[in-house]
Amino acid sequence: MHRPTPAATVIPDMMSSWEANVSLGVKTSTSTCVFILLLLLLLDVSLLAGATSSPVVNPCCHYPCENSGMCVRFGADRFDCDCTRTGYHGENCTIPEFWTRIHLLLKPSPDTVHYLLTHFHWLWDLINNSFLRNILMRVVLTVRSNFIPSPPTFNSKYGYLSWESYYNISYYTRLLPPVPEDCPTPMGTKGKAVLPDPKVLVERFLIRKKFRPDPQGANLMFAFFAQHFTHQFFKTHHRMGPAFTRAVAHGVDAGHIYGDNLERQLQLRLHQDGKLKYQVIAGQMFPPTTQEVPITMSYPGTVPDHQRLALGQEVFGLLPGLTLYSTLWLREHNRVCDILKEVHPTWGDEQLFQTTRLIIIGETIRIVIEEYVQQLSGYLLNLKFDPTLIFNDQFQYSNRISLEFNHLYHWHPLMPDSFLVDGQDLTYPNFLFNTSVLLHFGVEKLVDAFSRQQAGQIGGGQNIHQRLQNVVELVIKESRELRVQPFNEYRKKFELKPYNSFYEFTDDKELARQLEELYGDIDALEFYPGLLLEKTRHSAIFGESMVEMGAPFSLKGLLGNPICSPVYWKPSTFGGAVGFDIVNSATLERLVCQNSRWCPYVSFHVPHSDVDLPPREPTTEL
Ligand code: ACD
Repeated sequence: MHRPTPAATVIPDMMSSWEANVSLGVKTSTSTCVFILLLLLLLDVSLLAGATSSPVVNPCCHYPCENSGMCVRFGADRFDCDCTRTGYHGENCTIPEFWTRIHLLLKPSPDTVHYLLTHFHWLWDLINNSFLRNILMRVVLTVRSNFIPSPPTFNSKYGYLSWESYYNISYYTRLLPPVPEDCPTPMGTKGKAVLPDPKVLVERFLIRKKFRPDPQGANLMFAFFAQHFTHQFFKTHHRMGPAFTRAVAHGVDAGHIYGDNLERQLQLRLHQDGKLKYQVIAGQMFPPTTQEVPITMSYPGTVPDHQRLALGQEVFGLLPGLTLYSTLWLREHNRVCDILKEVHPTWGDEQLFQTTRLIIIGETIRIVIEEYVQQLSGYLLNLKFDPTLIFNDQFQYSNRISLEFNHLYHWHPLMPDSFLVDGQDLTYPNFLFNTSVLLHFGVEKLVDAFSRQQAGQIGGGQNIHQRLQNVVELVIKESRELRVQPFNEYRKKFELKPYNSFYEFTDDKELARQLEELYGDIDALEFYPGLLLEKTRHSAIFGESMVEMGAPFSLKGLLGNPICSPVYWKPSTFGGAVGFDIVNSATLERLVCQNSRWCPYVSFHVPHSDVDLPPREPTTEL
């Protein structure tokens, strides 16, 4: 159960405590108010005069409504909590209804569930080979998705429901409304009047002293996949501001492969057999240059024309890991086009392109759930991509990307200190915007190298490479501009117990002390620093909050895709059994090995043994 918000503890002076009583006036009897008024009249005039000058605090700044109740301000100093369909009633939505009580009694804690899911190999061997796998997967999907309101609710301009907020898809949505503008402190009522300097926060607590590998064994193939995949739906519209996105599909649309608008897509397409444009170098297919495909890309002036690759996403020239994935998906798209054309000789370019795009989206979602989230979770339950599992459940096939999800996903600690490729140690200056790394080493050697190199642990603090300091500072600055609510409010929203102190939040006493000194109150700790600095779970990539908050956004986003709906999820959508089979059998290894000359070591996990696995024999000719 969450801590109730006692009115007396949040109201600073005499006059305000009267206001607080009035603010609860929706539930306070008239006679009580009259009594308090009379009492006030008897008070010393000077005290009253002093009190009159104290400003009225917007009662919603106290976040008084528990359990997802909606705070609505009435007049200057009153509020009401709308508890409709929260499962709670009473003052501030704190009294559980009958079925909520039962649910709370039976519900295991997230830590217990996580422990069960990551221990007892023998049990999971049995479950994974039985009908129980489907049942548990369905529970994971529905329980997680139910945290995400659908249709979406607020955005950065509207902290209440509005048609504009629903309809204007240029905004990121948000799970919790912004901190009201007129609150006494930046985080509501708790904490100091001024938040800590972002630079101090980042330098002191987030920048890496010594590289700490992810204890779950994620590698750079995982890290670059994360970056490549998420930049199709995290595309902040910097000209319009941090509240806006240019990725208006709000989900997995493969816009990072095909562009986020029709004009870009048409430039990238070959307009023959559904394919994308490409260039051939040493017999291998690579993305074309911007000379051949004149689209906007972000390259510094130093990059020569023949190395300026034209990609779906403007910023993917930044890292060879991103151009590697762009190349793999380009090859996969054109490979699938050939297969579809073979079974549909009558289809024109458009139908081949469109159907292939749906197949690519399906392949992506399968790889994400069954390999990427699997790796991230560390679960022994084999996760399964099977949209039919939830066909009998209430589920909205739509999604809106929230800015909290965007902030949460700044996983820069994954990046290493340098990049080891084919015996060479490439530093950041050698690696950034250097597309020749891909052209020189080729797909196979890069996959092999990235699959063997460890990524950093995301949680626990002090693991971000110094080169990335500015990006992380920007997240904190943007979250302030967007008035993102405190970390503890998000803990409550995701049905987690809010932390009572910094010493409960982290086991590192010195960190706790310094955070307390800077923030003044655990209830004022910010969302993103909270996620990155929370104590990690034992031998895990991050802490409880990242999993419990990240999983709902992710699974709702993945299963909310139209291809997962009963209307779309059938062979004909994907060009018949052949296409459906490609979606249903997609793996990271197939993506690589069906599009390369020989099959390297490919995984989201570093090799289990210390002995490096030798590359396998060449399998597929491109
Ligand atoms: C579960 C599954 C395990 C979840 C483990 C960690 C979740 C943490 C962060 C998000 C993870 C992955 C993101 C993947 C896909 C994003 C898709 C977004 C589509 C719009 O316990 O439930």
